[in-house]
Amino acid sequence: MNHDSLSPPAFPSVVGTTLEAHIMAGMRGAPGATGEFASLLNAIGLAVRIIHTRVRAAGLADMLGYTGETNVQGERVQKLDAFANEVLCTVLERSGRCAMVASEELEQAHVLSETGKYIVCFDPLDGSSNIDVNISIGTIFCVLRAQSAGGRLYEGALQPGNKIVAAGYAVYGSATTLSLSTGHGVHGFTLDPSVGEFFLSHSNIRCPERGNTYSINEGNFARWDDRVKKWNAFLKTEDKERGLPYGHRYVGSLVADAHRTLMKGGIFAYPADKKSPAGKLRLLYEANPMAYLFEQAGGAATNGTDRILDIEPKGLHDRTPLILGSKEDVKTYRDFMLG
Ligand code: AHM
Ligand code: MG
Repeated sequence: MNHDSLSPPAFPSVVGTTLEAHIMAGMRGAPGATGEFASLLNAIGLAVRIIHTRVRAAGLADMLGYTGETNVQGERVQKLDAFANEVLCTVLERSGRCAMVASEELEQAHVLSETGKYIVCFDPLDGSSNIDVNISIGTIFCVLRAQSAGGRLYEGALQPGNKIVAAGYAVYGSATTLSLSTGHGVHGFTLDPSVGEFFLSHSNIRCPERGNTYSINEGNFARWDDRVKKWNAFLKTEDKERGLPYGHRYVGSLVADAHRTLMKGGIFAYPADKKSPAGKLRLLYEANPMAYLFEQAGGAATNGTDRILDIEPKGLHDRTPLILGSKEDVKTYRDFMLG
């Protein structure tokens, strides 16, 4: 046996680029950059690392076999949403850069600082029902300006996604990763837990033009309208020449389903249905950040007919149908919707 082939690869050339160094490099030379934006993004990176630590510990408690009966385990998992929300609010407040936060866990937006220039919208712990079965969960966020260059105050967080200046999501999965865009493509970072740093691991992520998987909660089939049913049946047609059928993948955590779709291509869809006539996913802190990232990676995002990023929000917790993925796959979906 040739033992050389089993040798571990040489240690990767230096320990790469940290998230902080990447953010700082993006700021260098930017006109009017004061470092406030960089410091806000670094604060989000810190919050994600703190949430990661608690998520890992909650999983460990499960494995040690605590029963749900004492309610301690159950309460802990449920408290993880509140914990993640608290961490983000506290870290953002201490950063002094954040004027306001809007969160899935807060009924109203909270003002954090009179002088902060940015608004952060987030889902602190997406897919939290998956925590006690050790399936990937995550944190989703986007950053908006609190005021225009002329000093005019925007109306808080109720801005369309086309005003986003940065967005990202963390996945607490087999590794903890952070996918981030500040308007110059999407870059992926992986947390090295031994040093507590995110390192650049996936530079300039591109979503393939077309994929071969679809991701949808097919248990909702009976509640879909006929156009969605027809599109769904089309993807399952046996037609080798057209690259069909597609494989089906569905985790039930948006971060996990979207991340796989971003990296490998294909389509994720949570359409409106009879149970959720406006769609299930939330516009401001689930759909918009994901739509921004997909567009930045060359993919697309629609509510079926319109671009997600052009939807004018009316309320903080508005819902929307969300279809995102490879450009060609999203176009096919839209073609079915428009008939
Ligand atoms: P939440 O944990 O923030 O409430 O997230 C909602 C989740 C998404 O992560 C996921 O895409 C969707 O709900 C799954 O819904 P369903 O169980 O109806 O398939
Ligand atoms: Mg969510």
